[in-house]
Amino acid sequence: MVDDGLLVDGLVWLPDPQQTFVKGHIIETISDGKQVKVRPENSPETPIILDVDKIERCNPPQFDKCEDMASMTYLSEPSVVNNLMLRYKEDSIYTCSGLFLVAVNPYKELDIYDKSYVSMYKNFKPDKDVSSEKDQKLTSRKPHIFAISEEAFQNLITDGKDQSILVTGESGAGKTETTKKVIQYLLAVVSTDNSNSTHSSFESQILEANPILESFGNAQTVKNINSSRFGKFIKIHIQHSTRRLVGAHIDWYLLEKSRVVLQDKKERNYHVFYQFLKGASESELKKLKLIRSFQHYGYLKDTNHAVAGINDKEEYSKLQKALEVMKFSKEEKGHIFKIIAIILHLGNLTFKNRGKDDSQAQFSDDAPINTVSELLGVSENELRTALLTSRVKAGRELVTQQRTASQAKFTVDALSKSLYERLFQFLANKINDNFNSNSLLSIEAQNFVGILDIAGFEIFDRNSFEQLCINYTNEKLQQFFNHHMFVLEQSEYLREGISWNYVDFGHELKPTIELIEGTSSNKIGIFSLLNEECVVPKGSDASFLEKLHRELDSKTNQNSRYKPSKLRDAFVVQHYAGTVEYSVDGWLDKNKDPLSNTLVEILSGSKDAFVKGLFDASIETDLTNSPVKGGQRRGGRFRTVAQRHKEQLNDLMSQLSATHPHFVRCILPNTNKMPGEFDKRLVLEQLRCNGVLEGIRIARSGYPNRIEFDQFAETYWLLAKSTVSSRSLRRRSKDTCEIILKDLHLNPDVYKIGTTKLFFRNGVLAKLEKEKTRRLSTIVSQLNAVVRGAI
Ligand code: AD9
Ligand code: MG
Repeated sequence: MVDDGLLVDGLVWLPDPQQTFVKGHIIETISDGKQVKVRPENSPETPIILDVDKIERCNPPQFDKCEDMASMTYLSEPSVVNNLMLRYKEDSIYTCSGLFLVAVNPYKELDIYDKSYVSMYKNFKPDKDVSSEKDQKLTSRKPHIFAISEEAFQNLITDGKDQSILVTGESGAGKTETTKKVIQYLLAVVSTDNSNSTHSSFESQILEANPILESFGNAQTVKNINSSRFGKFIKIHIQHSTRRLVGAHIDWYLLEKSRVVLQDKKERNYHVFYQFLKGASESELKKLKLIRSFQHYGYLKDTNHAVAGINDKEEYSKLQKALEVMKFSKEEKGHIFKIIAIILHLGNLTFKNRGKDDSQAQFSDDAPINTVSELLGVSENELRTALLTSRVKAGRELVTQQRTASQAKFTVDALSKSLYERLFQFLANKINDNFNSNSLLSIEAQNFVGILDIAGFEIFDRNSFEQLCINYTNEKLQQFFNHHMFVLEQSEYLREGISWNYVDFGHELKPTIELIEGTSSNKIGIFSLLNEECVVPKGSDASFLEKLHRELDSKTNQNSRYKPSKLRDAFVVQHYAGTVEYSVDGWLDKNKDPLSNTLVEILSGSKDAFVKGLFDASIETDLTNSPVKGGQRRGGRFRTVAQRHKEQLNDLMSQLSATHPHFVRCILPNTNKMPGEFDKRLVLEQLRCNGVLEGIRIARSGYPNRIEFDQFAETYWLLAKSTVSSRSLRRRSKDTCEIILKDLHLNPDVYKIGTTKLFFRNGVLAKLEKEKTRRLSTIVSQLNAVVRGAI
């Protein structure tokens, strides 16, 4: 019956070295159907022979520029990329792919986010059965970030369940812009009471939190002039009955603190340094002993000072306004910029080696240490000693050891990074405190929409500890997605009474996750081995790597996702998105808090209450944003970056698990930041990494095409043998469907009959469609013959 073979003259996608893939026409099938001869559309005069598994069928033209790619007959990589490209070329940047909303960065301002768009999506119900003209207009609404936001909002109101919107993608793909659009939408649709000034000031505070976080947490990078160097989860709390905004909270993750002291070529330090030096008044600068010159500061002088598209002076005014709206007092603002000044001065501390073996650090210049200790409110002598010497354990005794110049520089940089991270934490805490003081979270029946803006999977030429942390995060998020899909599918099959064991693809990710965080029974994983190496005497990056190989190598152990690398200082992890080689250089330092206890003691005894507050263990808050006893040095034992990240991530995952999730995947269309330019290979790589193709694969493993009995009978009655009259076929839906299916002699594995609908494997409906077209044309020609005969 329905043709399953490759049709001669059928249109297919072929791989192409230049264009990634091109269309071609099949001329003939050869080698017993294992190969095909194809005429590529870009060079029709030179047909080529390809193995059948190298080609993919093209979708029928009615699927061109389709809004939901899950509905396509053939869900192949080329068809997905091609569809996104065709839509992108006409500024349709949003496309659905099953559970995902795919958003391709337009790199230009589109006129699709104003009030008229908000009202277009407000109260939109995607599955509504519509009849009135007004409602028909509603259904014509295209995929949009506002549609997802509205869905989350509606679900919150109707189901009384927390919602989450997970936005991921490469650097520059548009995550942060997307997050802002979600917040803009939610603030526009929650009920506003203009007479209530607290309420409207709360809205402006939520909006103004962003410029603050971006000044301190964003920087210009090669990929994005406003790259977020931290992840965040923003929760907007809404009361069901009144639809009012009742609270907000921001959690943050993995701030890239190394940028404070070191930046790659053509990149910058955090925006705030440039904004402050350009925007502050002469007297402010003078008070902090600063001068208006980037060249003068060690942490800025090698960076890109002026960046096209960034106006630091203007941004400084915006930052000031935001701090005001956020109710930072004049004193607090003074403290914040004082810390920025201290860090700039710390960057100017330089050392030279002197003394025995020319290996004892001395300050090259005394002026900056003078300024630093004055601004920090600590004794210059004590600070000098703490920077130039270290105290190490020798047996039971603590002995003082001279540092070398490079060790002293390392200590200073560690201090700068720590100050910066603590300042960032202070800012986030203050923002949250402000939200709390405005919030009505105590009222009943409220839930949140949480928006997660976090970097996607990263595979660079050289990957380090930061990449492992972010890839581990993405591995967990992908597992969460797969499991969510499993739960949804399984419940649909159960509801429809279909016995079929749906596979939980979340399990596929388990070995890699366990490789990193350890299993529940055996705690050994990359993180635990790293933590161990940070506390053992004489632990080093090399001894860490040795331990990894010994404990995790697949030859001696069971975890197949780990391999030693051919490179001397690296290991390889098999992630769901690809194989990544991690170089262990500097991991112990990155994982430890390298700030010495002596320095922490000095700073927590500072005369400056703000500095003291940043380091005082009694009020120190954990970097998970929630106060913990003893802070980072709980019980005298510091918690490593890996430990903290694992805990934070587990906390995030348990929050997400209790929500109804929505998934947005942002896509970078090209690396030139150019509107209209669509690099197919670049997009394809992202789709492979970000789970969109994985989602399609999972969908294909089940019965992705579903059709209700009535609709099936109505559409395909023609395919039944003529033993049953068309009239009765149309009346009796389930029975009718069974008759049609029987007559089609379909393999029973390609469909399932539920209680209200039929479930089909991918591609089956397309074949039925083809068969229907064939039968119709036969009928038409028979009718024509009859008519001609009659004439
Ligand atoms: V990073 O991982 O923080 O480096 P993001 O957050 O994914 O990255 P971002 O949202 O900052 O990227 O977007 C990068 C730039 O793309 C923005 O500065 C805009 O110029 C541009 N962009 C992104 N999305 C849109 C949009 N919807 N409309 C217009 C956009 N421009
Ligand atoms: Mg961002």
